[in-house]
Amino acid sequence: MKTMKVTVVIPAKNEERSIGKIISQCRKYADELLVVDGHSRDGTAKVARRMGARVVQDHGLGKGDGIRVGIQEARGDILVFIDADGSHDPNDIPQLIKPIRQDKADMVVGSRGMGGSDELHGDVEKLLRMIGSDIILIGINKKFKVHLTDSQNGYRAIRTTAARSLSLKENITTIEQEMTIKCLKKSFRISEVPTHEYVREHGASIIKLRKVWFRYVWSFLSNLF
Ligand SMILES: Nc1nc2c(ncn2[C@@H]2O[C@H](COP(=O)(O)OP(=O)(O)OP(=O)(O)O)[C@@H](O)[C@H]2O)c(=O)[nH]1
Ligand SMILES: [Mg+2]
Repeated sequence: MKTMKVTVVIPAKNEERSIGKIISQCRKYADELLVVDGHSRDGTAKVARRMGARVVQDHGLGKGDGIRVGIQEARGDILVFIDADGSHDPNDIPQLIKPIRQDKADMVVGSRGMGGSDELHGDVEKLLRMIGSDIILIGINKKFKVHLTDSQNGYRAIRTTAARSLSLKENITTIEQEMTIKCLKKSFRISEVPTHEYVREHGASIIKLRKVWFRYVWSFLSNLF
């Protein structure tokens, strides 16, 4: 069987301080390094090009838009999505792609339920985020009779053909739960491996729960039913 080529897709918006390190750590696992730049106002694209990544621009709609652009632009057979802010450990890439290479899965999600997270515990906003994502997870598990432990993590690998068949629509980080639900609807095989989520290396979080919770509930309900 022909070996499957791996494209590591890195969505990045204003991540000039961490993108170089991520690219160099991902290099040994990637046949192609693709940075999807969300119209950064800093030197993200410049640093990424200098480090040898191919850089494409999204349409300025959000991370989900960036992921869709990555899915279309990638040349590999397997896509690995990894954040540019240092939240994910690139050394987990081999275990994310292994079940796809072995034809045991079509998508493999890095599970914070199994691997832990520094972003889901410690203050009220994190508690609400965790409760919300667990309610969505339980809904998905009940509806599709599965036992997933993370439906939201952006750190994941998927067969390129599977990703392109999903017609993903979400413009923000709701794209991850949409991808999970649509994979289950199409009976794609989902595996999970434990990955730890770290606090972003630089800068403050710009995700504001009060601005996005409604979109999470809406995209959950409309995709599920
Ligand atoms: N292409 C693209 N990437 C984006 C966009 N918004 C965020 N990203 C990137 O997507 C990844 C995840 O975004 P984050 O802002 O870290 O989201 P988060 O992990 O939920 O929140 P914090 O880490 O707490 O800020 C990072 O690599 C961002 O740089 C965007 O509009 N377009
Ligand atoms: Mg982050």
